[in-house]
Amino acid sequence: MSRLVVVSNRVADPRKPAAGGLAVAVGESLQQTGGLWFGWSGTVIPDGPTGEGELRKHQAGKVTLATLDLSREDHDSYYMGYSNDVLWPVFHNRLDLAHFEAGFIGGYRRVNQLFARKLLPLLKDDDVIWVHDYHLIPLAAELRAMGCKQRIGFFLHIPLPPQIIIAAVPQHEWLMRSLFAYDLIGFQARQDVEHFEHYVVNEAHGECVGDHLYRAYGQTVSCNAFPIGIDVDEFAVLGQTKESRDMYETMTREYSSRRLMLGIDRLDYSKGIPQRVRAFRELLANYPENRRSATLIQIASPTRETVDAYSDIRRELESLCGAINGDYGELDWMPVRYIHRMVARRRVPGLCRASSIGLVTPLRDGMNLVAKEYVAAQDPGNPGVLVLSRFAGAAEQLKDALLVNPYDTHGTAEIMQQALRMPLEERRARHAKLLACVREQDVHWWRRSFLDALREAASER
Ligand code: GDG
Repeated sequence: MSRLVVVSNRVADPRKPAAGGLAVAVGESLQQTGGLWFGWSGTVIPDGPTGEGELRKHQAGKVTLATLDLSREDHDSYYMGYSNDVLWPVFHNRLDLAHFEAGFIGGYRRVNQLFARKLLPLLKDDDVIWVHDYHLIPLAAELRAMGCKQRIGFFLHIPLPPQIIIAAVPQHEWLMRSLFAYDLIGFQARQDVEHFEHYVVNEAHGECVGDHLYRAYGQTVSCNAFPIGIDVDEFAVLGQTKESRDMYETMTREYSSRRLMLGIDRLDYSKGIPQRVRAFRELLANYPENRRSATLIQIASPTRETVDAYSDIRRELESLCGAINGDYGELDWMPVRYIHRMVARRRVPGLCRASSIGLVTPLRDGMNLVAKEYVAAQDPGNPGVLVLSRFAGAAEQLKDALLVNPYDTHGTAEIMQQALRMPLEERRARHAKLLACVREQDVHWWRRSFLDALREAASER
């Protein structure tokens, strides 16, 4: 059987917990198959004469981790700059937050070339290479230029925006052209595939030449939606751990006469956290029966803290939560509990299960795994209600959640109220359908269907 080689910006020990959807899902996939995981170590070294760190390898169970350090200059232009200050905001429809600095692209290309150069000697002839996410869009083109013939697939964890938004990136043509060096491109949702098709036809003057097959720039590539899932069984095992059960018991005891509403997100502007908190304030204002009762627990794990937009959102959220607690809090009840730390992964299922409502209301999200984890953690006999943004990729699958438009504060507050009042029978019926969907298209299904499609696509090429 061919070996799986995963390449992503960051590499994590798959046996350890991680905050971040990619690390969770990729770690779970590699745990199953074994193989090689290649990427940046997370360490930045001072700019030296060579400007690049050495390759380090170590074994984590069945998985070999191969990592590189980055120089300060490469880190700032490739990671902080082009990846997180251009591609991340643009792909989440936030042109207002993008900084198109001319210097970024050089670092982005340089690191993709560096990755290709260091990865190539590690490859075996029949390896299957699976490249992840927006940091590494041109990696296959760089590998091919160095003679790599292996099958290479690419999965984009974030959304692909409409053609007109992509066109705001000065190098959009180069980026989209480089996608055609892959054998297969995977997106999270049908809508992303539609955006890709629209770009190919209208901007690249290419065409759809068969089932999931696109031709442009003199090359052909397969492209389809592979909605990422979670490991439902592993999550259930996690839910049975002492820490998870203790968490559940503590929360249900402490909030026995109250209704918990839960948000768990990286503190990212795409996740719609301030909008969610404002909707919660409107719920308290418009439906006074929820005062002293409905309590919002918002876990916002720290992320990319040196990027300005992230410190801005942190300040906004702190002042918003403080104002709500000041306006509505009582000596024995605080409406919002805001925690700017990562909670232990083992506590997540217990926390989800103890919450009557799961609030997953991003302004834009490739998929959103928290929505699926919330569903998986519920007691089927007395499940909570998932309130889900229509702008999360997960909304294409989880149609039995209560879908909201997070930009509409009033509408979101109304849906929160509907969720709080939903009768047991309806909760059970909705949850059963949601759980069936989360189970059917789980992380193993995702890995298998992507890798099967990659095998097929490469043999047709
Ligand atoms: C990208 C895309 C796509 C979060 N906070 C804590 C914590 N987490 C865990 C969650 C979940 C994961 O991190 C977050 O996954 P998401 O899917 O919500 O989001 P992103 O990190 O933005 O991931 C996203 C994903 O890639 C996969 O393709 O779904 O759309 O943006 O597993 O539970 N875990 C712990 N403590 C926390 O405080 N332990």
